[in-house]
Amino acid sequence: MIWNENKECMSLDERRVLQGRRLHKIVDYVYHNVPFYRTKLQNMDITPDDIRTIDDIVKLPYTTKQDLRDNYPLGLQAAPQSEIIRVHASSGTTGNPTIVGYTRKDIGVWSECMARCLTAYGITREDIISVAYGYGLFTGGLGVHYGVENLGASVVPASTGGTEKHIRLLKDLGITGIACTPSYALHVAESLEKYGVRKEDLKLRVGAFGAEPWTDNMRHEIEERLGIKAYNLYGLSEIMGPCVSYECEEQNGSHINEDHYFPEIIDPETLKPLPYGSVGELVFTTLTKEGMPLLRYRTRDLSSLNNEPCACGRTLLKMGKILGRSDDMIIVRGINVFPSQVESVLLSMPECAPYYRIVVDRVGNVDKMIVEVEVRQEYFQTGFDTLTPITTLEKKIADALKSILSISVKVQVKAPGSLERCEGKTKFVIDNRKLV
Ligand code: DLL
Repeated sequence: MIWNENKECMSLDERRVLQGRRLHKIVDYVYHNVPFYRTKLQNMDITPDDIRTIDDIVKLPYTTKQDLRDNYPLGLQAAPQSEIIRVHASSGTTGNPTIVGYTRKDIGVWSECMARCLTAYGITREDIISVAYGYGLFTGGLGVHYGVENLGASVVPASTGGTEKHIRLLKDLGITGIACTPSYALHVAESLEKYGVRKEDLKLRVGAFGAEPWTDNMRHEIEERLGIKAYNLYGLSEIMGPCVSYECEEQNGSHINEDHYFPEIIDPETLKPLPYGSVGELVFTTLTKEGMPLLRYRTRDLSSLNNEPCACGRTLLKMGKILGRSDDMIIVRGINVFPSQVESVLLSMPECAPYYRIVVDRVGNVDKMIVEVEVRQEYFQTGFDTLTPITTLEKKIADALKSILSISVKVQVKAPGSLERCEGKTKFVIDNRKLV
């Protein structure tokens, strides 16, 4: 089934014309409403009239996460505050989140694109969908929620936390679809037995999984253990949230809603656009967004684009799995974590030496993050007695990290000199999860 055949199956020529028209309009819009872009374009001697077709996109400047940080909180917002009806935020490297404001039209486009995703997964008005992404500033919960409502299926806003309660809802309400991170889906699968539920007791048949990288092995395991079809859902807050791309029944790449989010692949070193099929950094331009439109936003996600026809009938380009990131961000239980955030917390504590490492593992399909940090010599000798045991310091650091990262982290304080020193680049992050 296809939600919007007109847009999802448009002829390529027609779509390019539509994209070109929209690109001109959005460049004109940011030129007149976002001083940051006006200055950038003026410095490059570009006016909106220079942008006529979608091929002209290569003339435009890139936008980076750093630009968003430098213009915190609302510097890149194009619409007046009175037009903004929703605000979300995603984590940043410095503790400043990225704030994204949406107009009523943006929320409408988001729900439309999300309904396209859900329909491609085979979801209809007859389905009951549990949304177990976090609700709140994270775009996962509310983003999928509005899509389910737009489609006309029933939404159960389960949110995160409380697996026992969730499994009970799945069973008692006869829930047919689940939207959550793939690792949480596996955790649910593993927990069924603990709560005395068999997969045959559930009516689950489909899942919409994303917000973190996952592999085909994970897909097979989720499908097998929950008895469902598991589909990929990709997106990022800066561009919109979940809905940027989605798998169809072919399950071999994710169709990009490119009438709204124009994709490019570039070499992250030379910044030159790469041809279809090459692996590089994904870049998106929002073609219709009013709240915070972005030109050529560098996602840091590594993937590839595929323009071969798809058997499902959609003509939208497909992107491959996310193969990694060109920066050092790690995603732990769906939450974006930058090592620099951890570092700034550690270095703000007089007891901690600047030697640390972050170890990430997947235990029982749940991500675990351990921060190991050396204590300074002077504290090691005098600072710890029966009144201030190491566990007190570990708890203090863990609390500080939780308030910055929004996830619980285990902290291990180490003796001075006990962490390995490297001659070359120090590897601060050891990711033991097998993701590829
Ligand atoms: O994670 C939006 C989302 C919510 C997508 C729910 C899908 C489902 P952010 O918190 O801004 O937004 O994180 C965006 O997460 O740049 C990728 O690195 C990663 N990511 C998102 N979806 C996938 C996926 C949401 N399907 C960052 N596969 C992105 C791999 C993903 N990585």
